[in-house]
Amino acid sequence: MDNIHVACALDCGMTIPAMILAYSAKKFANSHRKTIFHVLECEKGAFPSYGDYLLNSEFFEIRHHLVSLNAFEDYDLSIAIVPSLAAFARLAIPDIISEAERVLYLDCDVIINRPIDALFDVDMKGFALAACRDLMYAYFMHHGEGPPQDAGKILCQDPDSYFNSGVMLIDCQKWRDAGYFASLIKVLSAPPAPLFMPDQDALNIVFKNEHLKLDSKWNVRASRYDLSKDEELEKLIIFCADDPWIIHFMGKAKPWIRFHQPTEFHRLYWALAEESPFLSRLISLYETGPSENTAYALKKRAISSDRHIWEFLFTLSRATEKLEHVFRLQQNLSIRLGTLGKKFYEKYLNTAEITRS
Ligand SMILES: [Mn+2]
Repeated sequence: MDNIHVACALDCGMTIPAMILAYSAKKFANSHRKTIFHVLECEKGAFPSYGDYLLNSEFFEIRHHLVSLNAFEDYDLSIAIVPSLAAFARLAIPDIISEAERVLYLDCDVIINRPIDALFDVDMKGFALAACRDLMYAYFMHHGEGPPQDAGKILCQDPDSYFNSGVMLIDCQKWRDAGYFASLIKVLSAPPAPLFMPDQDALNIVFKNEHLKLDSKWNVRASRYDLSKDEELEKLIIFCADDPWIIHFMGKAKPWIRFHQPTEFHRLYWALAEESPFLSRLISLYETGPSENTAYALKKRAISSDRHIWEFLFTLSRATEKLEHVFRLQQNLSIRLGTLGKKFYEKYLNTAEITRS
């Protein structure tokens, strides 16, 4: 049987969550079929080798790829909730992991909750990409809520086709043959509207009618909202949450960030961590990350008083490291806003104070 190829991409801010993800992949791995877990390190040492020593076995192998994202630094990323350029590494997977025919890409904020053979072997029906509908997004777009985004309006004339890019099955050969990387770069360089979630929006523009929809249980959002306006969607979301195959701690629901609102899956995450070799590291990540009080103090001192930026910042992996990191990140973010993003941001979120540093 062919090897199973899984990949995640990270910088040093996501080391521990990536290791817990890798542990979940190993826990549910098929012992008769080798799983190769590719770590796309966008910063040297993002996945330290102690992870390999603790996880590698006869049927499970961590494989490292050092990825340079310089190519993305020059793009005008509009207002992005892109916490780290590592988000873009997924676009280049078929070029980075040239040895694999198929790769299952996973965000670092997910955990696997059942064997993934069935997902990995899915009939992709000739498509280069398979992904799950973004149910939350569909709800927002149907009911006129959620982030105000031009891109959303353009993309979501059919909200049900919009997919989440946190779990993606990729046919590498097809992706390369069709030149999808170039198409994605083209969209990012000259987006039809400011992109709010640039990697995911660009993917949705390029693959709008050219992807396979996966069973929604393969990418279940951990946090829940009041969905009472849409009974059908609510039913589907409850059905998926009842038996999630992959759990995605999207947005403000990271179990390693102390003051994030806990979800019904936080206990499962910590129980998984407890059986892994990484519990003590997760605890120290949790303890050294910002508490509600420090977050509040920082927020008051911040250049930008905008709530959204801060919500995003603390959602980010890096906010769980030293607090100075948060400031550095905020500086990076304002550099990356660019003119287009600045306009977008001012228009919609009413912040005139974001400056280029
Ligand atoms: Mn995610």
